[in-house]
Amino acid sequence: MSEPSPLVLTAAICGAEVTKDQNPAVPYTARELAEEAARCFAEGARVIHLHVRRPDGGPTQDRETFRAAIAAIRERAPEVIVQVSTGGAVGMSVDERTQPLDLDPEFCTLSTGTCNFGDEVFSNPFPLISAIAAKAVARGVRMEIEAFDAGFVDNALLLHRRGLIPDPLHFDFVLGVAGAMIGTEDRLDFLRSTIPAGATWMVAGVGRYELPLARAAIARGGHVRVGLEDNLFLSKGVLAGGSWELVRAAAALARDAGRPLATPEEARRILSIPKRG
Ligand code: KMH
Ligand code: ZN
Repeated sequence: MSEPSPLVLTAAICGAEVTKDQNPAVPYTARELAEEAARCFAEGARVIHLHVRRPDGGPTQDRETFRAAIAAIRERAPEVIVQVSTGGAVGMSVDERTQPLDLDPEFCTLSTGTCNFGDEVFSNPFPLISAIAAKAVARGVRMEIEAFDAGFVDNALLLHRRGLIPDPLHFDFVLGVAGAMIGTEDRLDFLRSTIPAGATWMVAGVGRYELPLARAAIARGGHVRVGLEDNLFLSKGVLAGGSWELVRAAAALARDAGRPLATPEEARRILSIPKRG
């Protein structure tokens, strides 16, 4: 029997929607983001999915706010891969959303479709997706395809055929948003069946789906995202003390399943993100 493949854990520590009112552990400032990133790295996270906030806690894609947050994270967790969000918050323009790409980050997200998002619409028409992808390619930024629904995968494959999204493909199935696919194992298995052989994949379960889907992905050889962006609770009615606690819970699931956590070097190899400089 072959050795189980190392698991890459991503921590989504902040997001654009969750607030300190909902969970006081949601980080807003560069310092808070860096401290949380370091705690998540210590628990086994190898990627930090990063959003940033204005001083009042509102979501922003401001370049300089990203610059300060990335620098602070680099200081506290030099080995972690920082993945900037290009999704931002619902309603932001493409120029707003792509500001962090000006900083030549290592990794970014690319949402490849439009869906309801609670009572709002997360709007990603083809010209917007193509513009984000083109900027990421031009600046040499590795992309993670965020698929909230099945059509997002097909859209990504269309853009891949058109040469706008390069190989190797890496998918994050974000399941459980009210307005897109729910986070059940049958949905995950269907989505896995739609991606090309050789593509890597992970799952981000939203709300109560987070840890059950983490377990399912670990068993299937996929990778996992957890964190306060997606889920505020460690268990029913119990707030997580931080994204680090959700990373710890996912790491425990991996241990139970006999999947080793990826080292920083293994994570870079699996995700095709060579270390710079
Ligand atoms: N905040 C959501 C509307 C991403 O980071 O790329 C979009 C999002 C996706 O969080
Ligand atoms: Zn995000």
